[in-house]
Amino acid sequence: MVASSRSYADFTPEATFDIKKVDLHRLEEGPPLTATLTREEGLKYYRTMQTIRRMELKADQLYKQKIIRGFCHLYDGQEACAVGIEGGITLSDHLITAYRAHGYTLTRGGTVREIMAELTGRRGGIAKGKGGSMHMYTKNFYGGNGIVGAQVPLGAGVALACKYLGNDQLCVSLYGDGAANQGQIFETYNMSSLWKLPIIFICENNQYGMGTSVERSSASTEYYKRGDYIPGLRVDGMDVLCVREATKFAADHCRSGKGPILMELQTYRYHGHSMSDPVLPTVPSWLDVLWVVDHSVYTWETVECEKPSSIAVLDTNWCAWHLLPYPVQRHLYLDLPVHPLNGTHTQSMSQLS
Ligand SMILES: Cc1ncc(C[n+]2csc(CCOP(=O)(O)OP(=O)(O)O)c2C)c(N)n1
Ligand SMILES: [Mg+2]
Repeated sequence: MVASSRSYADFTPEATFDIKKVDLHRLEEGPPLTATLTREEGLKYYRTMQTIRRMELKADQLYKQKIIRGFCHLYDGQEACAVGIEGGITLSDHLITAYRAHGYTLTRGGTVREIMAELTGRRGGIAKGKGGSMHMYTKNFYGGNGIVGAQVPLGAGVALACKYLGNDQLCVSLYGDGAANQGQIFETYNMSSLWKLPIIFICENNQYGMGTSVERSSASTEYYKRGDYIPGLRVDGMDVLCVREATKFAADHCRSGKGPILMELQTYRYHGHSMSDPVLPTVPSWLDVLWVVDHSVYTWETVECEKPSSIAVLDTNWCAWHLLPYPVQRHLYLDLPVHPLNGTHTQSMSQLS
């Protein structure tokens, strides 16, 4: 390990970076071409991306050891999308995504311990060990949804609630390039536009739906234009600052009452579709979201010091979660709005001693 002899106080408190121009659809102006990053923001983004990366690599290992079972879709490679989006909105805004949900569970306030405990089916998991990889929720985060595309109209429902309550909040509704071809997405575009809902549609275009490339599945791969009458942005999803600035722009659009906006984030996943998919794509290191930050924002000393600390967070958490008990059969009938056998409200597992 390279130990730095310089303290953070030696570095400039903020820096301004040129960022890539965004492609626009039905917009006269787009996000700025520069972004200012404070030292605190930079470290926060970098730590969060590192933690997601380490968490996913640990999940990969535990899956192969059969400690995690069932479905498991990893998010490594796409970290700059989650972290950049969160940088452009606040935690009072709402967010819903598909099954590739571990990263967002962390950025929305879940802890590594709660996520890993959920993945391994433990009672201390964020869904009490009863949800698993695809079904994690936190405040203002509505999952974790296994049916491709189904979260998009649900997100419009959340945005409708925001508008109805007049609370100046918005909803980010995420989906993949594969989901982008589904009919319900277009129905949602229509209704959201008619009702001018405060919703940011975000297509995380990671170039594949399962193992099928976008060119083979989509008649138009310009996902940012597919809302037709909805303004759109095509953004470099591998650059956390591009994503943050575009999200701020989109959020301002929604909050000013102009209705929905669509963002396509061009990104790449480093694992196959799920852990049961043996294909491991190879990625040139210069495409790596962490590499981009490493090389443009920090000195090697800072970067090298951060890596072991994110590994340490996981290892410390491992001790805490892998001894937690599993739920037992009677716990299946807790935390339900209605008991399936007698129709009564059920107790919550957190009420149990
Ligand atoms: C309605 C429905 N159809 C099919 C599936 C099976 N399925 C799960 S993921 C997936 C591909 C989705 O790809 P994409 O939207 O690009 O998301 P990514 O996995 O790349 O993040 C399919 C077809 C499903 N879960 N739900
Ligand atoms: Mg995809």
